[in-house]
Amino acid sequence: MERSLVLIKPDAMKRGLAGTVIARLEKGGVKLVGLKMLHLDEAQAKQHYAIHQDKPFFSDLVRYITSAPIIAAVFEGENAIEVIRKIMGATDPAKAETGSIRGDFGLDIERNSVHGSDLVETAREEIKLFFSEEEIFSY
Ligand code: IDP
Ligand code: MG
Repeated sequence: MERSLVLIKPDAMKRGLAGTVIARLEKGGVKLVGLKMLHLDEAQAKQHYAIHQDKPFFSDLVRYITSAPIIAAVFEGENAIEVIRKIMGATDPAKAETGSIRGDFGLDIERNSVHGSDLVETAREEIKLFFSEEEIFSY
């Protein structure tokens, strides 16, 4: 059983797509075990995206992800990380499959509607940034 951190990013929040994103993930067979809405500050955003700190798009990315409230969710399931990345689609919406979240809703490579962890170890670290153990449920 794997867990993955999902973020519903500002572009999706602003367009009223939060429910749609959650519904697509649930329909994809992963189970919602943690959920909250929050507005990231700059320090939290830099920590979440620390791996990209040397990329040219880093400061824009931090500005974007702190530009509006987001939803953070933990989903659980067999191969949850891979299953969710498939439902999300490629990073660049222009290259993402039709029927994927980013393919259908992403605006551009930055404003691509959703985040999902890429590896078991990153998922563990990312979940810890957003959730305490008591905020993740077994049911
Ligand atoms: P991922 O979200 O598919 O794992 P990453 O390469 O980890 O993609 O990038 C993290 C986030 O940074 C992306 O989801 C996107 O919002 C943004 N991003 C990635 N590449 C670019 C780029 O070339 N220009 C602007 N923003 C980018
Ligand atoms: Mg990534």
